[in-house]
Amino acid sequence: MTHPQGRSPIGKVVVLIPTYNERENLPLIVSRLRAAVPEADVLVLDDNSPDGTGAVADQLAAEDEQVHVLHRKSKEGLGAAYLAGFAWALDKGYDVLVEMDADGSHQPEQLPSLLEALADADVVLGSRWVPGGSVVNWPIHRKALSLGGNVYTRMLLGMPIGDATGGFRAYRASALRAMDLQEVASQGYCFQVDLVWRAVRGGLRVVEVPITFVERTIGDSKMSQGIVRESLLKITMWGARYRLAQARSLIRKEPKWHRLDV
Ligand SMILES: Nc1nc2c(ncn2[C@@H]2O[C@H](COP(=O)(O)OP(=O)(O)O)[C@@H](O)[C@H]2O)c(=O)[nH]1
Ligand SMILES: [Mg+2]
Repeated sequence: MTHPQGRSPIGKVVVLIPTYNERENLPLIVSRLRAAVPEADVLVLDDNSPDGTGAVADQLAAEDEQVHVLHRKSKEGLGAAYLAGFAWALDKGYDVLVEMDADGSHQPEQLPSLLEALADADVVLGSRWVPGGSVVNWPIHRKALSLGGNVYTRMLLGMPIGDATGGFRAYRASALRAMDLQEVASQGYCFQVDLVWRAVRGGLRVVEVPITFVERTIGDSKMSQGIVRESLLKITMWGARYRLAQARSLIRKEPKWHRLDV
């Protein structure tokens, strides 16, 4: 559905797509996205991909005034790419910022259900691990890592979120502005957990909607041991700090022991 002046009822939407060696995937995902949500603009965040994804993105931008590209010098991780994209989009005055992978795992056709849910939320998470959500074509070890990681995150950080590690989400600009983004240091995929935890602790309305995540058929995953290690270390550190603060607060019988600013 197209809205006047390219605005949806929740305001002006931009979809941020981080890319590293996604030359073949990028045109496919951009055309699906433009068809599924024509009112949304697109910002590709390319880390100077050696396979020439940046030039492909430039070509797409030349053909379509709603497509933009942010060229970054080198591969600095998903977190850094998104932070640069958020700064660009907030500066341009967008009302809604969407995160979406380039490899087809996040289906643009499901974006309208995320945007609909944002009418009553500050942050909407596309979730694989809530009723109705699913993963297609993932090997058992990736499923175990994602499910296990999410159970671990819930246990340590105490937030009732089924999928805190997913990367298909929509934020209101006001939510991101409330999150002290300049303090975010997470580089890899724990960036996603970092942002949900900030949202929950900040008292923002976080809603999960089910998505079907389809594993890529073209190109390679950039998931690495280093990325898993960073997540495990950071989440353990945040959790330990949080649970210690909770214990101290409970000993003092403070009424707000469950909502701590750590
Ligand atoms: N700009 C940028 N994009 C990245 C980086 N690492 C991964 N991506 C992109 O992030 C998205 C998800 O990465 P992917 O490798 O598919 O992760 P997986 O789905 O967890 O296996 C894809 O669009 C990647 O191209 C990075 O360091 N920089
Ligand atoms: Mg992927």
